[in-house]
Amino acid sequence: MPLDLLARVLPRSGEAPPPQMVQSKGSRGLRLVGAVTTALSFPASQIFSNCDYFPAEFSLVATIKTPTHKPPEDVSLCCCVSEAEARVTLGNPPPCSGPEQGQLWFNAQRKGLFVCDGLTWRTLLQNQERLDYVEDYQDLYTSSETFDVEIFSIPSEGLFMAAANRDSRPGSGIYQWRNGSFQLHQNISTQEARAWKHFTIGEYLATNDSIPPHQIFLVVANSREAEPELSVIYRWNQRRRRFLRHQTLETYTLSTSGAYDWEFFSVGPYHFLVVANTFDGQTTTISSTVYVWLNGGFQTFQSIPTVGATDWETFQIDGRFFLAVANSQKVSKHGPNLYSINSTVYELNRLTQTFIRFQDILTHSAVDWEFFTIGEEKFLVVANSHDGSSYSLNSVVYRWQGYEGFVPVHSLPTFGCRDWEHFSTDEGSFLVYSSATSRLSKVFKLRTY
Ligand SMILES: [Ca+2]
Ligand SMILES: [Ca+2]
Repeated sequence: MPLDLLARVLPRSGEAPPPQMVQSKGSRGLRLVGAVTTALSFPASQIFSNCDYFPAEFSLVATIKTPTHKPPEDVSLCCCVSEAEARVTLGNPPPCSGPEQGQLWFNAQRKGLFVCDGLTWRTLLQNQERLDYVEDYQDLYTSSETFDVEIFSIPSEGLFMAAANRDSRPGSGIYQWRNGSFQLHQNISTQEARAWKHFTIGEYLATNDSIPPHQIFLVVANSREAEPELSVIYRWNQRRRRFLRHQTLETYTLSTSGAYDWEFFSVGPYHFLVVANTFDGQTTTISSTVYVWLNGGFQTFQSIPTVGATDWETFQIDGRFFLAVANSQKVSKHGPNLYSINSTVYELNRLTQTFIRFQDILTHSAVDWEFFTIGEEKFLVVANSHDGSSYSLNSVVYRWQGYEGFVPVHSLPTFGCRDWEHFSTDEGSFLVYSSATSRLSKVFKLRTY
């Protein structure tokens, strides 16, 4: 099935009636009908060789091969397509539940054909994208230095980014992705905002009265010297299309324990919490702790030696579970502080039930790891912030290469890099980084082929 061709000839949402699935004996196909004759045009050379005229009607035959020695998953997917109901929809993912079972959805941006199995969209055919190179895409000048960015979406509104900015006036910026770039949507007054977290409560499109309606929250951790630290919760107001102050919480965790970051993750039935301990007042060479949820509470699972740990990133590759720590600096009583030190990727060993060192990666005051995937490829990008003399450093993208582990593939010049986030839109796949030493945050486009 030529997905490139489908992307070109299928009408955009709303422009034309969706194509119908037709069946002739044992074969199924899509009937593409253009409102105007030229609507379905494409260069004949793309399909026909030695053919000077574009034919009025033709068929393309696609064969899906399935190995006979294992259950043919693709065949079962095809079988659930009911002939009478089959319709192809385009554009954004349509709802997929019982009534939509068997419907097809063509995602032009990702060049994929999906079928609704009654619960989720499952891939029938997809072009596997691969990372080609990284392109400078948008310079985003925030109102002051940015310690964290949080990317989230609001159904019916689209993609947003909350920036945690240093200055209290005008505070932190909330940006919306409009026409292919981030535009300022709202400023929220914050006190040396350190981090934003987004969370939701309730179900989107809840029809049952017992389920609370979908509510969207943003919580900011303010770090102004004063104790206690204040975390303020904001709630999205649908009518005013803005975040409004909802509640204020006094939080102590960050200031009292030297904890810089915590991550919650699950492996099978087990729930874990991992804390990045940065500094105990004497040294940065201290342990960070993985806790496991047992008997109604978190208990120590493992202590892992870290050096000024600032961030934990958790991810899975082919059923293997990994934890990566960002080590920021080695503070020693004698001599200068060291910033160019190893950060480490650990893998959960299911036999010993411990996290075991998988790979050391030389970093320069690493303050964030971000894991992301493109097609079938897996990547880690590190935020290198300082090497002892300069903030102008390369942050590095590493690609998973199996037995070799993570191998550097791209070096991106950054200035005081503090946080990386990966996100995808209809326009493609992107990375954004924020700077703790400059107003300039940058968006990069991940070019694929
Ligand atoms: Ca972040
Ligand atoms: Ca991270």
